[in-house]
Amino acid sequence: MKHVVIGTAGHIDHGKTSLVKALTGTDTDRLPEEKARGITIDLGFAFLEEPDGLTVEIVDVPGHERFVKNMLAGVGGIDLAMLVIAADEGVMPQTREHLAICSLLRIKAGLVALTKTDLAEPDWLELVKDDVRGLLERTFLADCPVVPVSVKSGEGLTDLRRALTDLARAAPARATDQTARLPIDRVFTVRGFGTVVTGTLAAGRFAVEDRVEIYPRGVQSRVRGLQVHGHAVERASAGQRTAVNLQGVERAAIERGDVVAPPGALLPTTLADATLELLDDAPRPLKARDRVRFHVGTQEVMARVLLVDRPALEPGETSYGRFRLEAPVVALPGDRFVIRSYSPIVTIGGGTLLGVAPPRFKRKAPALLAHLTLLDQGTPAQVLEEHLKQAGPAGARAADLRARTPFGPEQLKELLDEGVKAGSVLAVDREWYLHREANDKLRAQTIALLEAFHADNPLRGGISREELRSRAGNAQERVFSQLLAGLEVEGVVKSERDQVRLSSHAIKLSAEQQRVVDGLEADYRRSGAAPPSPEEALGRHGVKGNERHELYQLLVADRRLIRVKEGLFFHAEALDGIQRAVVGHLRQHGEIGPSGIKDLLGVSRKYAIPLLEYFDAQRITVRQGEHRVLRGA
Ligand SMILES: Nc1nc2c(ncn2[C@@H]2O[C@H](COP(=O)(O)OP(=O)(O)O)[C@@H](O)[C@H]2O)c(=O)[nH]1
Ligand SMILES: [Mg+2]
Repeated sequence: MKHVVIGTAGHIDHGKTSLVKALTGTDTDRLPEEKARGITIDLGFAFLEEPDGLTVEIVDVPGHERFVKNMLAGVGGIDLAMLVIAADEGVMPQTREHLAICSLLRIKAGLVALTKTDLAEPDWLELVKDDVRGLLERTFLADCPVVPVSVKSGEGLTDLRRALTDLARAAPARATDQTARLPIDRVFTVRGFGTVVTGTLAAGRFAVEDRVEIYPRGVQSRVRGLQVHGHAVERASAGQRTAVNLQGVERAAIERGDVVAPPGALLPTTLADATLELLDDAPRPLKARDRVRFHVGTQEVMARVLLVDRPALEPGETSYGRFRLEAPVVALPGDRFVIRSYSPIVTIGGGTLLGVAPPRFKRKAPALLAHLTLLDQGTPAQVLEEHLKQAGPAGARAADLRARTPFGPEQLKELLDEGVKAGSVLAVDREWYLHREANDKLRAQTIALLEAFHADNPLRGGISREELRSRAGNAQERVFSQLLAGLEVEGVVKSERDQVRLSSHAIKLSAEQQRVVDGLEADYRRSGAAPPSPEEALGRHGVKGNERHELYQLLVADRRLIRVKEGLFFHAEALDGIQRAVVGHLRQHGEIGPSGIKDLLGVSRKYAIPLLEYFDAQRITVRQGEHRVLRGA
């Protein structure tokens, strides 16, 4: 079933609210202040039901220039516009402004209700019609029906209703493959239910029990109930005016402008890139750093505009802009927005969002212009590639890409799969993607780092994996693991324990170095449980140095010498023998003390104590008072 929303538009007192009431029976001016003053201040809602089941929602907006802000919150979600023009007054300022707003928001179709015909002479009516046709020229309403109507006499109401439902039937259905989003236009509490928000479901579906997040606040909640046309429903879908009862959320924690969507689906941002067009009748050029009111969805946020390629945008011109927002906005690339000047408060332009939470560029840098041009004019595949390129060696989560691109989840998945097939995109895993160029760069950098390390440390077997990762620009963990695994499969690198080396790397010792290494090893093997200090051992072979000496370290890295404590190393085989003796003793006697081990191994305390502590640390023994017992015995 298709859901269509019609929004009213037009100057104050031209008869919008009266028409909605005549068509639907609903008086949308529900606030006491609205009743008292006889004007619409905030949005009103009504619906038309056709016998064949077609339901058309109507959002009635205020016409007063002071409430254009509320009007904007209402028309964000509409499919069709009903521009209401009073036949006696004709085209007025908010007639033009509302038409401009609907055009900027890319409303696809609509009609004009030329109302209050009972107040206009036939000749005058013809003049006003000509005027209206002139106004509509080159707008989305250029060829739309202009329906004369009067609420007083009832003239034209049947025609108007038919024209509206014809348009509704012809309106294209909304895409379902989009992240579910409900920009909130009202928040209130219902006794016994708690907080309820309403809005036009911009895309996707919500069902009762769905987990949701309220952006940009990061409030987590659950859909406790849903209503459409005042009836409880199990699910609501794109295009429906929807009331959502949110579980466990304070009324005060939410306001108009916030967005309900699945958790983690959207990226609130205070920086947004966009195409930017200034209306032909904007009162003056838009200069860089001008402060404007930025309207997207049901939100209004103050912003400063940064122009990318010129000092000022003249009326009628289109370019690119970067908005620095004074509060976070929540929107997706592809969304249309409207800007109004700070003072006087008039609509001056708008555009299409290209990027949220965009990469930093130097302002006005040609790179930023190239980036925005690509996002604006590139194919979907190019747009995706650009986002991945900007993500660099860290790559990007699929969820992050969903929040940064105009594609629905399914199209995004297809584009990623195609990219992987074409080789431009690398799937790190099912949720993480990387641009091929970023991967190649990281790969080259990693190999160069290994080469440099081997050149600087010819006697070291390899570099620690963590050290290498941190030198490689602190590479993203998943990306780096995948890269090393790939290099290992290719045979380019070898990883042993936490050490990485190039496969081509081999330690080459001179005859003299080999003599020292062999001598050291023989000494340690021979000295068994009473090994020399590193200095002493090296000294015996005519080398000055301590355990950090590269030849000594060679034996340590090879695990031929085992460090028991600072400055105390045993030959691996000797240590094995000692361990066997200690374990054998413990099996037989149950426990061993410092003097016991001295006797067992025939060594002094200097060796006995560190050995016992070493076996504790190795989780072979455990201390019990002065003695050790086998762990787990
Ligand atoms: N004579 C006449 N008056 C109308 C007609 N439609 C509305 N009005 C009057 O115009 C005034 C403004 O109407 P309203 O619907 O509140 O205008 P809105 O501000 O555009 O919503 C009210 O006093 C209405 O009674 C009409 O068709 N004929
Ligand atoms: Mg009204």
